[in-house]
Amino acid sequence: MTDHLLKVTEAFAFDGKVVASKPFGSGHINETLLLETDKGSQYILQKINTYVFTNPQGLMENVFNVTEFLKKRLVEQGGDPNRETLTFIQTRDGKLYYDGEEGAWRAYRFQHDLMALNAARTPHDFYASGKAFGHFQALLNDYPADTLFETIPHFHDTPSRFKQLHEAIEKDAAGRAASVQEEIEFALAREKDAALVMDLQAQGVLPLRVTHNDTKLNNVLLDPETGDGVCVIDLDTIMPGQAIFDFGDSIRFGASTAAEDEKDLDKVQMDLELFEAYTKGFLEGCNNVLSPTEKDLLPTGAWMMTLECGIRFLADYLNGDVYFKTAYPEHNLDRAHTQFKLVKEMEEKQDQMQAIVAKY
Ligand code: ADP
Ligand code: GN1
Ligand code: MG
Repeated sequence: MTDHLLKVTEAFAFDGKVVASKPFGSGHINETLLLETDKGSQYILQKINTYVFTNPQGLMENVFNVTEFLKKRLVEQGGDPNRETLTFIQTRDGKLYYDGEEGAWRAYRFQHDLMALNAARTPHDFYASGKAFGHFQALLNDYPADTLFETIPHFHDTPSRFKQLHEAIEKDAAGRAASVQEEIEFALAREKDAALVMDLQAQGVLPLRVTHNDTKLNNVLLDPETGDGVCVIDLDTIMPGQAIFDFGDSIRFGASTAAEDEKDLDKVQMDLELFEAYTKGFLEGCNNVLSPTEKDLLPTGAWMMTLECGIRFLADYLNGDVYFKTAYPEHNLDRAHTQFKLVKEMEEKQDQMQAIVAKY
């Protein structure tokens, strides 16, 4: 372990001295390490990406307040708060995170008996994740939304994401725009339709709720034995938002038959069996908090989140890969390609998706 990392670990109130550390998980934003102490305790230590999250104090207050709220609700419902939510480890001087010249770091108890998946092994895994995210939505239904700090303003404001794409095209910071004309055209052809949800929100037809906003399959921990969805993690983007986007972002990632960065687009499809499994789980978990209009718009939410994510990958490619972690130069472009392929698939399968939602 470097001196730098040692100094960070010593700031936290861990049980024992940290003797091992290794990179963990496959998130695109933060740097995640798994730590082990000489007393056999394990922790997750994360360097908060302050390019993405410019106010770590506001972010950590959100996460702390939300997890405290969830713990209370879970106790009331007879759940296990230590298993079903994240548990923070504060610093030795009682702060929510460490802030020093090494950056902003925070720590959680490692949930060693649970696992995160990058792809559902069976439809049941995906059903279980849907149920967990739906339950999360229901648990936060009466959370005081106005007390939440907005960690990334306009996060799922799709028209504003289009604006960012236009800016990226204009700037062409990495000199890549000429090579992605086809991808740009694909996105811009859909710009008008992408305003629908924000318009309905402005008209008061779609309510703002407290939402997770980053409902990827690997942001819920499952029980490896039962396959149940147990603990929703990655709470950095909890903000007022659209429930249909929490549904949609899960479909975007988890109902695809291939990885988010698959190069062979023939392998990338939107699997209707997986779509159905998630829909069933999410609606069961939500326990009737959604309005009929929200339910009707679930397939639209999936389409829009996929398009938006594709645009964000494409814009980051144009900007020179400054936002998402990448492993090679074309990584963001490969990701944009899979998202756009899924968008086309969803356009073709719109009626079938609608029929599935109507069933539940
Ligand atoms: P990112 O914002 O980079 O996606 P996450 O908070 O999602 O960061 O963490 C990355 C990965 O680390 C997760 O997908 C999961 O595999 C693992 N992870 C994070 N927190 C825990 C935890 N408390 N217990 C077990 N695994 C965890
Ligand atoms: C990022 O942090 P992670 O890897 O769970 C991103 C999401 C994207 C996702 C695409 C804060 O999620 O919005 O949908 O990558 N998170 C942030 O895989 O921008
Ligand atoms: Mg994550």
